[in-house]
Amino acid sequence: GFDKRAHRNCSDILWRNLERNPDKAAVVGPAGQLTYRALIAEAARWGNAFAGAGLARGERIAFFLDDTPAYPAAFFGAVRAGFVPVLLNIQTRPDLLNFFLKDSGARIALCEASLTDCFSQTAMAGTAIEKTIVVNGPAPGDRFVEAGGFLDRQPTELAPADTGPDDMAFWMYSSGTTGRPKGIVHLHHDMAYTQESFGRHVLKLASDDICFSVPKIYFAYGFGNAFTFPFSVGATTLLMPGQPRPEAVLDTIEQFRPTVLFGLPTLYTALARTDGIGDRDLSSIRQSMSAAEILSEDVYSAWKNLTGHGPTEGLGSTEMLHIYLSNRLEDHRLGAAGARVPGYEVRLETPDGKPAATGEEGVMLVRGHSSAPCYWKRPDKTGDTMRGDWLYTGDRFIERDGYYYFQGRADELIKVSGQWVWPLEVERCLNEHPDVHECAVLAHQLEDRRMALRAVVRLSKGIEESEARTQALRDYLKDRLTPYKSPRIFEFVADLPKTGTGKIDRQALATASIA
Ligand code: 3SK
Repeated sequence: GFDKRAHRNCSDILWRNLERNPDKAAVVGPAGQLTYRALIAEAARWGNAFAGAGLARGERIAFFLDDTPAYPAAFFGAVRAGFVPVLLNIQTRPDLLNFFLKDSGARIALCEASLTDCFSQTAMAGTAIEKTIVVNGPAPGDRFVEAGGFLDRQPTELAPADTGPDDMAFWMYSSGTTGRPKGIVHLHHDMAYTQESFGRHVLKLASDDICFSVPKIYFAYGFGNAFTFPFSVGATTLLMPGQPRPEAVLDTIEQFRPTVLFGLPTLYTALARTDGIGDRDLSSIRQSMSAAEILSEDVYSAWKNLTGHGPTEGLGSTEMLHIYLSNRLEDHRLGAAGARVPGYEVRLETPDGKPAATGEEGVMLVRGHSSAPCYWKRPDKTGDTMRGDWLYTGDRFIERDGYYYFQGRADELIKVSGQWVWPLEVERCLNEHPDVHECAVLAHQLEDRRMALRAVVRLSKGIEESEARTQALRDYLKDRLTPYKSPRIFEFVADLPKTGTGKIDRQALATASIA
């Protein structure tokens, strides 16, 4: 069993290597290499420097960094000293970066030297940032501090802060496709749990492995691939900064000879289609992992022809920190997201909250010790997703022989006039109209098989249904949403059907005939 009391500070994953194999390469790649001894000394300097800057325990530090040796050094130093890195996507636009900086309340930010333009006045307005430390290059002005100066004369040893397994360790942000992004809070024992589950049972790394995660460290998937799994077993991580163009990825593979490659289906598709791929040396790779989406059969076979193995597909989430459904190198079901990873429990629920029967579609809930306990300061969203110790994924699956087949999202997009619409966006807008008590927006197939939107509306007390009322609602939506998002059909009801848990019963509405 997993004893979370043994994981008081997640920096131990790195520090344990000081006794085990100090002179082994911890990091290699085009941006430089470090042995475990050198990486830990560098991490200690970062941790001491953050403490010296006057941060209090649990304070957030914004990380806007590309994949170079400085990333693990600053990350592990920060968590060891009891601070909380917030791993930001370096492709973030200034307005969203401004939101992340404000929402996290960070007073210190780390910025890649090539990305200092992103820290514009717009991005900084109204934030608490006092110091922006530039990593891997010079500071472009006195608004910035160079990392060399920040780390100067800092001790190369650091004892862990008095953190506990359930203390906040680091955050990542949700991508925010629906509404504003949410800060996903992870705890000190979470990394160790992903190693105990996916790392130990599926990946099975040895200390002579070299892991190359093309997805960057700021993605939860990249974070596990590049930090947790290799450092947990004293293996090596290969870090490549810059755009992961197929040519750059292939050059890096030939030069540094990784044994395990991690990518998304887009990477395998792009690599398989690269001119001259058959002449490239991929012989160092013994296993390839793919996540997030299902691979096409063509790409799976093309990769198998090139390397002798197809990519092993898995599915995880930032909230669970890493993969909880996975195929195996030795047992792969094409088209399946995978089977339950040991250490995680999964269940499928029908829309009315009942367990799905065998072969019946349901929304997946997952349980395991790496689960984020909450979204930062978002009790509403926390309540929707973190249901006791179960996490509601919003992904619909069918199970066959222990393998799960993805069927779409519970809050499904609808394609209308060739463009995707989130029914939720239309509902939210309609719900703000004073004449609307509550509503649901659903897909409706027209006689010619085209899809349209159908709004089922319960009007507010005292408001009567009429042609003029419908037109007023149409005009209201037209002013607020792009025209194709406006429902073609309006239906008025005295009440909307509800599930056992009090939610609008969309299934019942979808099957009910239009009045
Ligand atoms: O998308 C995924 O499948 C995934 C896997 C591991 C960690 C995080 C994510 C989002």
